[in-house]
Amino acid sequence: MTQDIINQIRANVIQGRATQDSEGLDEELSGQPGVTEVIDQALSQGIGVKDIVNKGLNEGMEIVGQKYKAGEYYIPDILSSAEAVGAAMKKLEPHLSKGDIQTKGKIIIATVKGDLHDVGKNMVSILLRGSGYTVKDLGHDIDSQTIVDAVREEKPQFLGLSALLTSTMPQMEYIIQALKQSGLRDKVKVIVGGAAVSEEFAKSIGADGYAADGFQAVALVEFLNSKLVQ
Ligand code: B1M
Repeated sequence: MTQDIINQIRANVIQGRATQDSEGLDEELSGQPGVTEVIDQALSQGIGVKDIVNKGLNEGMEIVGQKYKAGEYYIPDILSSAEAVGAAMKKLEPHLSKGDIQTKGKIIIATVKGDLHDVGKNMVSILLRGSGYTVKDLGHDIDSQTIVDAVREEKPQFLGLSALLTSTMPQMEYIIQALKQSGLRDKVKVIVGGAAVSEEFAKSIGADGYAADGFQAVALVEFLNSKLVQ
């Protein structure tokens, strides 16, 4: 049963169906529950958020990426899938929030300049908020000066940077250099992620950590935070 529901979530992401009224690419799911309705079912059956996100949403987007690469999907198709994931995360957010606990720290997050991919960054933001952090999301295509200014003004403990394109990864290094030049580098822990990025790359640019997905990002921030408060 659990696997069946996860498969339905994945299928709806692949079809770009946020709700039962969404058409989707093929007619096979027409009129059937969309990703948000299937998530309601999943939650009512006690399926964990981590499985919904990793096995349903992320694996669905992975297949969307493969279809795009193979020339089966075009940009409007992947945008529909991205919107379905966004709607799914909105649905999950109340199930993550620990509204009654004090904030554990502040994080500024952004997708770097030249990069419009924000689905993963939004997911990371929502998971961090749900873990008790205050997240200021600057958005996507954000230049280094805007990020440095935000770090100066907001004084966050963490800065999260996301990049999905090999052509935009170098922006992360520019931002770290700009923080150094502004005397802010030792005031903020920088964590990086996104499909283009790796642990090795993170080390090479002097970031404080790399996370492969949203849950790892939360674990990394928790780990770094535990060192800060010691
Ligand atoms: Co684009 N795109 N895209 N695209 N797109 C990729 C990334 C690509 C791999 C597709 C492919 O060729 N197979 C390829 C990049 C190749 C490369 O550089 N290596 C690519 C390309 C080439 C392009 C364009 C250049 C296409 C074109 O116009 N010719 C163009 C560039 C636009 C730009 O940014 N300037 C482009 C455009 C787009 C859309 C706008 C249509 C759309 C983005 C919509 C949006 O985000 N609002 C889009 C999409 C959706 C994708 C794919 C299909 C899916 C990305 C996604 O949403 N994944 C993608 C293929 C793929 O990645 N398989 C692709 C789901 C998301 C949950 O995962 O973002 O990886 P992800 O985030 C994960 C982790 O990476 C991690 O946690 C998240 C949750 O698990 N993570 C972090 C992310 N950020 C983190 C930060 C952290 C920690 C972890 O700490 C701060």
